[in-house]
Amino acid sequence: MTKINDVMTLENEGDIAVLSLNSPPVNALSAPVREGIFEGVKAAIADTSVKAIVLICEGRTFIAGADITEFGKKPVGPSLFEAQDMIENSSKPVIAAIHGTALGGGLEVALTCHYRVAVPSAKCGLPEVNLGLLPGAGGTQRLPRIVGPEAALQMMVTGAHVPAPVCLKTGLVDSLAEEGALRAGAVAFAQKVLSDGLPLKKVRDSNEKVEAARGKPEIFSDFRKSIARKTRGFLAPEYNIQCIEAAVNLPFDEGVAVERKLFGELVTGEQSAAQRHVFFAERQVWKIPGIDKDIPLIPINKVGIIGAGTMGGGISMNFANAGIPVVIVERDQAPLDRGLGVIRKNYENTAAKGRISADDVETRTGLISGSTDMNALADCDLIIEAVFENMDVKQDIFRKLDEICKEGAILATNTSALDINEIASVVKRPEAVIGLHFFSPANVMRLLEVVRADKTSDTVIATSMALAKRIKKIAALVGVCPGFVGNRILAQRQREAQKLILEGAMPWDVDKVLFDFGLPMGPFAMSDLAGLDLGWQADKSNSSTIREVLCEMDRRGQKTSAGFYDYDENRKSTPSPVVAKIIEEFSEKHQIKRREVSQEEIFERCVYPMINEGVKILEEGKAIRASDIDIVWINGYGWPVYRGGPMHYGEKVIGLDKVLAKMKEFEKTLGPDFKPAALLEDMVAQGKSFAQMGY
Ligand code: 3H9
Repeated sequence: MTKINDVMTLENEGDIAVLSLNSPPVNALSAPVREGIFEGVKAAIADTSVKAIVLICEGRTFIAGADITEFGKKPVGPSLFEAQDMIENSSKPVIAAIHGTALGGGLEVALTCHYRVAVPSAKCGLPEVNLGLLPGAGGTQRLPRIVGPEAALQMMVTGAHVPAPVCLKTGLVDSLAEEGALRAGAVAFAQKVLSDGLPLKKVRDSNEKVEAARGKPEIFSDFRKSIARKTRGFLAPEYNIQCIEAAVNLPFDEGVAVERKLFGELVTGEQSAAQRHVFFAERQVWKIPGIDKDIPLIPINKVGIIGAGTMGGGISMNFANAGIPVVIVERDQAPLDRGLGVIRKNYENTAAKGRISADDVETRTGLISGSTDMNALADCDLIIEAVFENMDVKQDIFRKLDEICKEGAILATNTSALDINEIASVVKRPEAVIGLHFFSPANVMRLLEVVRADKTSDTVIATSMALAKRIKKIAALVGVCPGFVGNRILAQRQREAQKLILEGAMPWDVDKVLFDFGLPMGPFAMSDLAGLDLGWQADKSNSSTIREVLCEMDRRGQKTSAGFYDYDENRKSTPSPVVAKIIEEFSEKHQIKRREVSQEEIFERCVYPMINEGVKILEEGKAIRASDIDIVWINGYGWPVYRGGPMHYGEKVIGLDKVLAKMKEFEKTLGPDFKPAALLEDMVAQGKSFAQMGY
């Protein structure tokens, strides 16, 4: 065996050279990996006893792409193109042996090999789009030449990881090897290439499929239409499409030039920087400083949910979906039956859309039972209380849980507003109490705020985080404070939105600014959707806010076809002249002089205080890191991924110094709502980033 460099070895099996790459964790194409490929293939070509070359990886996966951490740094060693050219121009056939995932630059390397062999469990994909990029190493030109432009559009714009058996059908993979016997399978395939005298197949020269699509621009226009809604605001999907158009309409080298240019624009742009930030943030968020990652967890084999309402039902579905039995406890049979009925209906609707099978409906509903007796919770490992927000009621429930639940069980509350320390104070085992704040609809929304109270044990925290992963949520560990992280930041925006409409803006002006920024909807459209009467009490209502006035008029949002907006029978909204008049009269009545409010002011008033609040949250230790706050806002509130989350946006796009200056300016003119966080002042004074401050 010859060592090529620290990550690559070369071993001959008869006349087949096996190049074996080992660069944990995912064999990403760092400088040593590129060098290993370049020098390894060169050495195998130079060895006259070698007739064919197999490129295989050790560890959990084939090459998973370019090394994302290297972007923006000065490149060293052979470029990826040089390594690829060495492979593609080899006079001896090179066979890629794929297990795990061949992604991005990894698949692009495999596409310069003359053949590809994979185990059935392997997956191939060009997921660059998810990093705000496009495949920049010839992938946009080679993939359509194998699978055709339509399949390439799908793969590149969704970033899907395509299973090897499907790749075999599309021609992306030439042969499947037996699971667990990839090396032998790839070597055997190489021998077959030699014995059958198969040609040195270069994907770049195979033009049939791209030529067939020439003169059919509808392939692209139809595809653009089909993704428009989902990809609103993102640059990368469109750039990927343009590259495939180039593959169809231009010779290979010219197509590569288009790819180079567009890749260059994306990789140096704000969107990709934000999306790469999110990639790492999604992985950081699970890491809890101070808790050993190997801490023993509490086995969760059965879950109890208290409350069969919308929240309780949605939460239950998460566990049933993961195969975990659930018992739902309600006070009375009628609401329990109603809740169970809604769950069944939800599953049936999903099955009608073809997303799950009829059998799945039965299996999942079969995992959810109901009871009106709290004693049914006695054998549960985790109990989540999801009743309405009232401290006395919740404390009463927790007292009972303390009596009923087995030792070691986790006692969780889904409160979004109440002090979990107060809830924990009524039990003899406060270390077992934690907040699991699901977002509505709980079976759909990915975010889970795991709320650590003062006495919550490490085991309970670690188990909750692991469980979140099991039920396919993304969890952020946060501390107890009003609104926790997500709603606490939201409150800042809501307050300003309400003030702005009294000072001169209209609800649709505010909504437009935030929608154009990339949020799914603005605060007023959101209120209409949720129902303006959420938490509104008719008997106490005295026209003290616009919302009260609207509710008193029975304008309660979408459900009454009228709220801040008017709605037609298809729920399409239009600005309401009635509401405009109400707002103007309200301002007048409260002696607020209306004025022109610019879009810039709307944006700054709504967003800067959110960033400032995020900094306060960090200062108080209620979130571990700035990027955790970004994860909360992206997954719980629809902050656009391509803007990286409010903290990333504040730091990397606006600049914390500018946020501070604006907050100070607003503080002077608009009052203490804009008081800057002490930490923000500190950071700006010291010129430090969140990372440098340990956040
Ligand atoms: C590209 O290829 C551009 C080219 O077209 C053009 C070039 C000119 N780089 O996800 P995991 C780290 S763009 C650096 O937890 P899993 C990750 O941060 C790239 N680091 O494991 C984590 O670190 P830590 C296109 C990377 O088993 C550790 O590896 N490729 C990279 O659940 C384990 O990751 C992609 O977009 C990377 N490329 O999933 C694929 N990838 O332990 C991105 C991972 O410190 N990667 N790390 O937190 C993935 O989708 C998943 O990591 C993968 C494994 C499916 C491979």
